[in-house]
Amino acid sequence: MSPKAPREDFSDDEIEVGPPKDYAAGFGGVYHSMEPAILDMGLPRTVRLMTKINQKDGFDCMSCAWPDPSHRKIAEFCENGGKAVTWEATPLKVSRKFFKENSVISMLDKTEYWLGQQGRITEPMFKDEGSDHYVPVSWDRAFQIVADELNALDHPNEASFYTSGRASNEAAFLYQLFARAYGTNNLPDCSNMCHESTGTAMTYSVGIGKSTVSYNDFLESDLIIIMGQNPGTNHPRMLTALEDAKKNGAKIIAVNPLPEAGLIGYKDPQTVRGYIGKPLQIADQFMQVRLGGDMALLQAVSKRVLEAEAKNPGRVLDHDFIERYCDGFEEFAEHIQTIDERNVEQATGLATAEIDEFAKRYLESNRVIICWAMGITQHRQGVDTIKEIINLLLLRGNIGKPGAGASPIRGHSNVQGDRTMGVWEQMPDSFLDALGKEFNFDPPRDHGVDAVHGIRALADGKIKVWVGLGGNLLGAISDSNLAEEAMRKTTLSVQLSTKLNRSHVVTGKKALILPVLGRTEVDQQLSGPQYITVEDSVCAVHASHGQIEPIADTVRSEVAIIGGIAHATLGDSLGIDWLGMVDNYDVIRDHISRVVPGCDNYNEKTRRRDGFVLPNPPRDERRFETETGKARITVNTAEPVDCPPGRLLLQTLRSHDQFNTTIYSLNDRYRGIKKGRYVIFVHPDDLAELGLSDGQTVDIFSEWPDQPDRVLRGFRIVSYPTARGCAAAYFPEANVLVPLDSTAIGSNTPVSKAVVIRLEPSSTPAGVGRPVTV
Ligand SMILES: Nc1nc2c(c(=O)[nH]1)N[C@H]1C(S)=C(S)[C@@H](COP(=O)(O)OP(=O)(O)OC[C@H]3O[C@@H](n4cnc5c(=O)[nH]c(N)nc54)[C@H](O)[C@@H]3O)O[C@H]1N2
Ligand SMILES: Nc1nc2c(c(=O)[nH]1)N[C@H]1C(S)=C(S)[C@@H](COP(=O)(O)OP(=O)(O)OC[C@H]3O[C@@H](n4cnc5c(=O)[nH]c(N)nc54)[C@H](O)[C@@H]3O)O[C@H]1N2
Ligand code: SF4
Ligand SMILES: [Mo]
Repeated sequence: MSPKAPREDFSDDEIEVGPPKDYAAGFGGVYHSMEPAILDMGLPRTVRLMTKINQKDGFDCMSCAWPDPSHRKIAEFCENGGKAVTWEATPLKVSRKFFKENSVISMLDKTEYWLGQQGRITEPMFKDEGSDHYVPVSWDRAFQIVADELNALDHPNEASFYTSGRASNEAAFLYQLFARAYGTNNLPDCSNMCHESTGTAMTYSVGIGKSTVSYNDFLESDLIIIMGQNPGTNHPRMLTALEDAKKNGAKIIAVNPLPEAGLIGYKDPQTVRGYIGKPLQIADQFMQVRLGGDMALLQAVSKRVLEAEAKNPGRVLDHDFIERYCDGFEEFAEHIQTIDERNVEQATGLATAEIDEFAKRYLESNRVIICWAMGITQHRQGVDTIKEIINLLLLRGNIGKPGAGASPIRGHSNVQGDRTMGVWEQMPDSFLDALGKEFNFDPPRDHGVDAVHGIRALADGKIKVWVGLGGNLLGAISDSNLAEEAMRKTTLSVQLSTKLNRSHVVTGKKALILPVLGRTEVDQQLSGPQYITVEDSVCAVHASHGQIEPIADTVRSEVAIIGGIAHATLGDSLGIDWLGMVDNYDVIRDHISRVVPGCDNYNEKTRRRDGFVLPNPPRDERRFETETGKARITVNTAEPVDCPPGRLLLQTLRSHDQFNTTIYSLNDRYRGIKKGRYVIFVHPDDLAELGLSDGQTVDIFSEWPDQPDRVLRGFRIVSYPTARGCAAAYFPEANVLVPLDSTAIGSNTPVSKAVVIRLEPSSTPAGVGRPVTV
């Protein structure tokens, strides 16, 4: 079978717009996922991978962090898992000829879509200072280049080590060990742009920044509230769990400015009924909240809960739980009384009756789970909004009992594991103590930079070497133009990657691309084939075994590359046997056993077919390891974003055919979009008010109190049933609209979900090439 030639970049074709869908998956889902796979990979490879994905002896889907049920079906994956596997396991390679023909400057005009379509990178490539081309280098030379640059720095804090959440636990552990042994806590990660608000809020309120539910809790719940999350696209198999929950009697409330297909209905492609029957209704109540209105909504619901208690003293709140386990109830109760319903209505755009119904459902349910994702975390008040989620749960003891809990739904497949392994710029001293003791050195204690501060430090010339373990920071971070200028100032930028992206074409003076093995591929080291381990959204840890031959024998595993860099940089100065860990990952896992809390006997536990579940004090024993030793009910003040007349609030989100900055196709099936990404979704009544119309091409200006407007030109308006006053466009194209310092209070996560914009008729044609931003 000969791999297909690289696909064309954006065509000049008109974007096609059809009606949005009101249910997710079904036969269409599976068909759409399998067609490109079979075309690209051939049938035997496809069958091999698709029967091993998410199986107990197989490999973990590298797409999202949704957990696996304990009873697996033969095909335990979804459409978007299929796309992720296909994208990685393509036989298409980026050739030496490609790098000769395409200068780095020439690739600046290319979109993420085009870059990703070129295939897998198969050998280390180096761009020297003054050169505009990548040329092949040997692995040894590549490691030496990194080592020389790192060893030439005045201080270890002049280097930064970014991680994206696909890295395995073994790679992540080795990576943070190397960064700290080298001397820095500069370990920013994609989580800084993602669930950092969750970590900050939950650690404060309940003492752990992770979900307090297990997979089976979904099946035992009475009420599941899904806020700011689009599971039909971003966690598709969650819909199967929701279907099962509904069969067991659960009700579902969805809170979202958009009527996302997967929140409205679902057809499970793996059941007969799913093929031929009607879609199952998912949300029993759909609340079309305004962007950023969730905190006001949650407070209004809590207010109703307290009012119900006043009417029925002793019968509504979980008094035993509050007394025994919680702090701060009185202050909270007092504060909630001051909530003004008119402000709530304005902030949420919801009718009082809708909020009454929400509260009634909450009060009628003994076991409640609240899930959330980026629609909550990526707001200026994301942290406080999550604290309000916890407040509402605590009032009726909905944490630490079956069928109930707080459930942030994580993004990247191992983003949570990477954090558990120590990838964080501010790991607690207890972790650093254990690490130092295990490896006999003194880890640095000053906190390092997060993603946003890292870009600022690059811009200020304070960080000179940037290493990326996966990901595409320049594509993913806000303020794209500033970030790119900042990266150009480095002496060396290094990317460990599977495929090309923006972070390979906007580089430091010198740049390296180090090609990694994907999760689908057999990882052969000196002691034999290795497995790696990952942690999902509900703290379950298990092994993942590569299945197919690597794309080329010149690619190396993440562990092997990190070990190689560490060995070249530090040698055996600290007596750490870097290469021994590469030869046999069991050695890394033995270290993990002794350093990472909850991971004792890590080799044995990860060899179990089901893996194991990490301890979680709130979930397991209602133990809250906060500063006060209790769960903290908090007082927060909602400050909804002020949106002046003639303006809209913009959120940036994912299409159905992308994984973050990886663009699989130019379609967004559930929202009715084909062949284009430069669209902006606006409510028809807002269009009428603004004197604009569906199909018109506009420029999007974002407005900031103390700095000039930013602009994105040539976007086609799509009339869409979003909440009034709210608009939506795709990330990463829209990142340019958000200034670097527009971040969530307390977590420093870029505010990607409520940006004040105005629209003006455009003279730029819609949807060709890279977006126009000047
Ligand atoms: N196929 C696929 N899967 C993915 C990803 C992908 O790109 N593609 N990315 C992965 C990653 S890293 C992550 S973090 C997750 C992201 O998963 P999601 O959080 O589902 O991702 P988004 O596309 O950002 O969608 C945000 C949702 O929140 C809603 N929303 C926005 N603002 C608000 C608000 O103010 N209030 C409320 N209530 N809702 C709001 C939006 O309408 C949208 O439905 O998915 C992971 N899985
Ligand atoms: N405006 C706006 N910005 C956002 C968001 C938003 O909603 N709106 N979402 C934010 C969120 S939630 C996140 S998580 C970040 C994502 O930020 P990142 O995690 O940095 O970005 P990704 O696009 O997931 O990274 C994709 C790249 O990872 C590499 N890769 C793929 N598989 C592997 C592998 O197995 N190993 C290695 N080493 N590399 C691999 C490929 O080269 C690919 O191009 O973006 C954030 N940015
Ligand atoms: S739900 Fe997520 S992890 Fe599961 S198969 Fe789909 S994309 Fe992969
Ligand atoms: Mo994410």
